[in-house]
Parts: sequence; structure tokens; C-alpha cells
Amino acid sequence: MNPLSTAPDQSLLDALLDSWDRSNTILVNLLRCLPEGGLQARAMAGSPTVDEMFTHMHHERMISVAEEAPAFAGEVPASEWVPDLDAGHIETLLTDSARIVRAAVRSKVELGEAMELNYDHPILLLQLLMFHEAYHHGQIKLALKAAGTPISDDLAGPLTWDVWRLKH
Ligand code: NI
Repeated sequence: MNPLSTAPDQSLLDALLDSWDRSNTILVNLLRCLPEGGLQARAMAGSPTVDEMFTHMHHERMISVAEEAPAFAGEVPASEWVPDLDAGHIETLLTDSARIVRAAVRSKVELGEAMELNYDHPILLLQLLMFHEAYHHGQIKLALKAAGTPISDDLAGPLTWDVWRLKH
């Protein structure tokens, strides 16, 4: 059965988009709570720095929309893993790309359109990006630990797990 042949369940779509919003909030919370010098931390020699991982995640979002839903695309960064020691600027990038991904997926689902290249269903792009970003979230935490500036569980808990559990 074509998964797009059934009418979208609006409340389910809203919950999925809410999960994307929460995931981005968690990522921005991580950025905001970085210790001094945290953007330059790396897990080991040859690994990307924290700032490069953040700009890589932004790039992945933007190239994904450009390839899968070009009508909704914004400006794709010319390269990945771009050093950027301005946390405020990275936050602006992430806020913009989260909005662009959200709009693209929402419209594709509501219009009943498939993505251009990959995915059995547009929602799978959201799932892929959340998986990708959780993967790098763990790497960032590891890099901070390796640099001797770990984020404590007491700090991370409310900024991470509590965001998922929050009832509006
Ligand atoms: Ni990656």
C-alpha cells in the first residue's frame, strides 16, 4: 500500500512535528550550556570539533531539504564541518534549518507527496535527522568529557530528557 494514499492523521502529524521541535530545542540547549571553550573540544585527535559537528548538522538538514523537497529549500552551506566559534550564529542557523525541515515535511505529508530521492514516507526524513543529531549529541558530550569539561547529569537532565517528558 502506498503510505501516502491514506489521509494524514492531523494529530499524529502534529505529534511528530512536536517531536522534531523538541529535538531541536534539546540540540540548542546543548549549544547554550557548553562550557568555556567547548566549541573547540574534540573527542580525539582527528575527530571534528564541537562547532564543526553543529555546522555539519545544519548542513545535513539543508542539503536534505534541497535534495528531497527543493520547493522548500533554503541556502545550502557551501561546505560541511565549517568552523564557527560564534554560538549565537550557530543557534540562528539551527533555528532556521529546523523551521525549513519542519515546513518541508509538513507540506509533503499534507499534500500527500513523496520525497524526491529517498524515503518511503516524508516522516522518515524527520526520523533520520533526529537519529543523526542524537548520534552527534553523544559525540559532543564525549568530546567535552575528553577535553576535561564534561556537562554534569544535573545540568543535562533538565535540558534534555525533561524536554521530551514535558506536558504542555
Ligand atoms: Ni553526521
